[in-house]
Amino acid sequence: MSKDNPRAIHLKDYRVPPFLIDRTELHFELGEKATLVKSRLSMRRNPDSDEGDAALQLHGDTSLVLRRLQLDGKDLSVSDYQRDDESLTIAQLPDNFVLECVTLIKPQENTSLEGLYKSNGMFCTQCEAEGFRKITFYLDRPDVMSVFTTTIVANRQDYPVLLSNGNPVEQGEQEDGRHWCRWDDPFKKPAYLFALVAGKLEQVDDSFTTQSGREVALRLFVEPQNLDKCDHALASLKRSMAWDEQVYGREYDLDIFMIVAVDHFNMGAMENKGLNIFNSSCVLANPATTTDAGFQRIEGIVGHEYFHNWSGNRVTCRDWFQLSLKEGFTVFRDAEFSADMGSRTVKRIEDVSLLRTAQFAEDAGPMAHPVRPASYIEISNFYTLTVYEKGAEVVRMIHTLLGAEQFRKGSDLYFERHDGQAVTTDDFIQAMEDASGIDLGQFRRWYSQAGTPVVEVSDDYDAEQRRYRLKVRQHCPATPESDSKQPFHIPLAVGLLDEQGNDLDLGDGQTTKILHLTEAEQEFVFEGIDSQPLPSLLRGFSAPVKLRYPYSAEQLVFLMAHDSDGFNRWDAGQRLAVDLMQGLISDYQQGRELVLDRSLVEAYTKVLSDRSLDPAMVAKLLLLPSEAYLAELAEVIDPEAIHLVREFVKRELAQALQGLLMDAYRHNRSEGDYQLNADAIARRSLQNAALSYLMTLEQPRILVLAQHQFASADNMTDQLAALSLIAHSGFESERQQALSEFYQQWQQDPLVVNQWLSVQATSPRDDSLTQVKALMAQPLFDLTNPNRVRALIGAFCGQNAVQFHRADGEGYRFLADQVIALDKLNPQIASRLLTPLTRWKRYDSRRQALMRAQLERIMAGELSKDSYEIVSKSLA
Ligand code: B3K
Ligand code: ZN
Repeated sequence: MSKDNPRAIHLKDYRVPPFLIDRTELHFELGEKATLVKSRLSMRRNPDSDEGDAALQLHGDTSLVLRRLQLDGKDLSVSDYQRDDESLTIAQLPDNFVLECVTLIKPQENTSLEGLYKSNGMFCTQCEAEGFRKITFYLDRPDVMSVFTTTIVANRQDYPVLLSNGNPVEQGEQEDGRHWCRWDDPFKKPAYLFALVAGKLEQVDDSFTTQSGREVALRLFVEPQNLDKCDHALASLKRSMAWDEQVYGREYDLDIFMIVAVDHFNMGAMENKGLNIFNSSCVLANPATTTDAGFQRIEGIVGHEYFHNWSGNRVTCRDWFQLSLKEGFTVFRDAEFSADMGSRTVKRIEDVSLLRTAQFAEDAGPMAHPVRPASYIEISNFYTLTVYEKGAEVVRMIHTLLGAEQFRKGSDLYFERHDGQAVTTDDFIQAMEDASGIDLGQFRRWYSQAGTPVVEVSDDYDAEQRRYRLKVRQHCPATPESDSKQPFHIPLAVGLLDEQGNDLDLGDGQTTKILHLTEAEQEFVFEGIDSQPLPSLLRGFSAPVKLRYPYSAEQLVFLMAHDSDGFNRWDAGQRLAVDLMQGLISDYQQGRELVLDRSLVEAYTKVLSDRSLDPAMVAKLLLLPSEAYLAELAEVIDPEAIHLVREFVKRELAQALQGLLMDAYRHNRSEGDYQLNADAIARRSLQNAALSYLMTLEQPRILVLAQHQFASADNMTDQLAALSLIAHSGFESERQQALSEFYQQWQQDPLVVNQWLSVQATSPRDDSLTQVKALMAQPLFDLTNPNRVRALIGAFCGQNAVQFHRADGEGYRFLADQVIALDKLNPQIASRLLTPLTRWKRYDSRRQALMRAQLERIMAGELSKDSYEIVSKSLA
């Protein structure tokens, strides 16, 4: 970084805004060469500010060309204000005034995809967190909430659809071929929720009648070729609206709710008031092009953005340190929604898997931060798994501590007390405490302390006294912001199993009890226990901690077969596999022959033979711990050993269980027409899990099965599963053929092409980096399209550990090259891509040196704030 190093912003420096904006009137003239933005801001000094006659400091990016500035109708000249790289300052202002401003911007040149930009010829915006300052000068902070009116003027032919937040109130034609539309949003909002869209879009209409009987128009806007991919999102939206009424009593508030799909988008979607903008990959779906996982993901994201209308928009964040106030709560809400729509246990398994691999790794790395960070350099870097997923776990723990009924009282109080306000995570907890009368004082530490607590449990049983004791210790490793941690308030859900595998009654017919861990060491006593029980600990993953208990292999096999808690049944299987694989990894490293212990074969035999189990659960139980999870658990990560051992175990299991796997494949193979329901999805997941095992045998007859599935599939789940197995296999000509047929079939569909790129990027074959580079050289690749970048570069560096971590360091050099190029175009995407390099301290000294050298090479150039923060913290 050659310029002055960027400054960190600290939560402790928060001050209320010295000025407020009551009304914001915006006027956009969208043009091909430039766009003119006129704003009229009705402002006043904030009576709650103690900054007296402070100057007004508006945020504004260097890309804004200031054309005119007027105060109460009078022009201001350059001597009346000061401008620097980030702001425009005006001193000596009256208490009430109107500020009018004309700026010129060039959305067509904006590759950062923040502010106003163009995607496939359409204008669209992304303002969270600080993108509005790339549109015009403004108080671009979430605690400044204003009522917005927006007028959009554009050429009618190229931009027939003109959208903004709220309700459309007026429209008209001009003689020059342009037309205009005015939108009025009656709800006060911060600038980050502002949105504008203009383009040649088609729409699909639907409607929803709220619980109070109001009819809301629902509209999904897409490019014409995507009209056949709208049904699922609209159906998901209606389910979300009904669910939020039933579960939280929250009704939608405007007369219209719109969603727009765009191809160029930095993340999944954005909850702009009344006008959600979605990455096309998170909203468009049909069975031929979208996998089951894709359908479920879309339902979850549509729900997430819709739920933000209350948890985020009506009640928003005071400052960006409070991001988890809306994100943690909304992820919890969308997870519960998905659990209610499908299988609760499967959803929980998926969420915990993500948390335990990626979030735990974040907590153990240089970017570790509390759910409510205390400082940041670039807020875009804090849209993290910690703020989102761990934040959701923290809300889930509040739900566990209060119970569903008190939690609902708490959320009602929160929404009622803070409607129309910008508040803090502490306000949220306060409402929960006030409504329930439960003390969450110590619990608040989950918001301020980073790191993953470790909970160690030991037990003893006294047959004479019929007494069972659990001894529990907690500690939390140091993280960059603090070495010493205070004990957390951890709800530990526990059950006890008798010798037959039945739950013991732990009092009042309860079979799961919540133990409150509040101290570094504690003991819990269970009286009247007739024989030595087996504990089922941390049921449902009741807290985001690492749980240690010395389970034997037999005990884990027993829990896998009997635990009444579905999550813990699955987790017992994971623990068993992890224990065995960790042993094999060290055997491999020491050159010992690999031999698979029979316990896993026995456990999997039971799972595959148990016809009473839901096939989705069987598929989950069969899935070996991922390479990423094994890496997270390792002292020193050895990507090669992890990969080879996992492949070895998979092959051994496939060998031993061939017959059962083949039965499972045949029995669950889709027959007849494609269906998208829980049962059919479950069957496909087991069918494809079985095929994935069988393919490790490298037998031509299994290849034929996969090829047949690939060629005959009427849905993307089956086709893509088969493609990826064939493409990652050693059958050279067949893999080439399948990849090329797939591309021929789907080259017109950018979302499917992304899947095709990812299959190649995640291939464990030695030529995968060469392939990735070759694909990047093809015209279909575009560095300015984040979906393409994620599908190819992101997938190779983030999901192909064995090839990314090649011993020659070429994977690291490749990533550094891409980050350096991308940082100039799109800093947010560049800094996200860096994640795998930031974990360098977890590897052997040779790899450490190679990774560090690439981080230093990146650091030597001129960098965005985004990448600077990640690289500098990684090297610290
Ligand atoms: N709130 C947006 C995320 C914005 C990210 C800005 N860098 C989507 C969501 O969480 O719902
Ligand atoms: Zn969100």
